[in-house]
Amino acid sequence: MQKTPLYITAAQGNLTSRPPVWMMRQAGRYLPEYRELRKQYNFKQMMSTPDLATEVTLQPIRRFQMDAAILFSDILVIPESLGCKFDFIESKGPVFETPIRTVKDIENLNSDHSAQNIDYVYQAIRQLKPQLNALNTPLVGFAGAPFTVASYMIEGGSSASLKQTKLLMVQNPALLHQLLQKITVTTINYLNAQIENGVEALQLFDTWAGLLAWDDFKNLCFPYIKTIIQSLNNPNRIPITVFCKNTSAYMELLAQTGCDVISVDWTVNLPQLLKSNRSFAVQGNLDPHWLYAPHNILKDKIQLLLAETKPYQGYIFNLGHGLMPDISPDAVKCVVDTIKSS
Ligand code: 1CP
Repeated sequence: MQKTPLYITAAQGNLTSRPPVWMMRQAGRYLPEYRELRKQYNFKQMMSTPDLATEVTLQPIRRFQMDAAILFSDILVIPESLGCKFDFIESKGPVFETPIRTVKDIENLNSDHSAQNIDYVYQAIRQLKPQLNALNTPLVGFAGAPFTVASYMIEGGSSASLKQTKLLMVQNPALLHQLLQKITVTTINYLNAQIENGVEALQLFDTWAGLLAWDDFKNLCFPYIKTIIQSLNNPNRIPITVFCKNTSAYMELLAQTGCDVISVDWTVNLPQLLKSNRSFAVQGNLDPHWLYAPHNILKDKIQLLLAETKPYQGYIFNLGHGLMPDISPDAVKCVVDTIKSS
């Protein structure tokens, strides 16, 4: 029998001899082998073709041997499965054909069987399993949390201020809740299918929740995340992580969602949090800009972090947010190797 992977041991809140290490956005544009494939296929083709999604998920594992693999996909598969068409425009990001703003727009979204439309993701999971099992590396599945997903649908793409989403929040909150409810139903079915097909952990990304006031977070994010976690059919109790930006503000609420791990951004005092009496494991939280530092400085930074976070109890090394596309793969290697040789 294989040993329990370090990532799982830490996610369950237990002591590990060193922190397991993986990085958000570890599969993607900073890797030359990813960019090489991208010359032949656009992002949506890569995401929706199981062979390509499998290959890209494995690329960082082959190169750096991280302690967990994250499925190569995107949080925007949910809007698409609900019938909201979008495209990724180079240098602009996702652009939706028709933003969701009215009762009619929301009524037109069909959440009943939408998770069945995402079969290519389930197939990629089935293809990845034997390859990752051979390496004893767990596969992390994921979805966007309802508020962040809704914000892309309402804004029609990326937005720095979430103006349209906040307008809906103050002018027609019932409509916003109706949208969040539909996304929640689909997300539960989607994550249940990921579990059935073999993921060993799940992460919910509520990236843009960090732009909300505390009580708006309590009202628009907290109940939907909690409902998702509590509604999952999770017989083996695979660990569930929740990530959002501006984590310090909402920590208390995140802890009450029933998640196993909170993925914290760089605003959190990590050593202090790890020493506190907590009911959850912690993942995070290096500011990815440190990966632009000269490697001797980066190495010192990681060694200091390792000294400050000892003993490693329920702690998974990660970044405070995703790797940027212009970060050097050598910097990623420096981080992984420093942690693995500690
Ligand atoms: O090749 C390309 O041009 C595509 C770039 C890219 C990649 C590599 C996008 C478009 N998505 C992804 C993969 C992705 N996205 C993964 C799997 C790979 C990994 O993490 O290693 C995951 C987990 C996501 C999740 C995701 N997509 C989030 C939540 C996490 C986060 O980074 O905050 C969000 C907000 C998105 C939306 C998205 N996808 C892609 C773009 C350009 C955007 C918009 C980002 C923005 O609004 O700023």
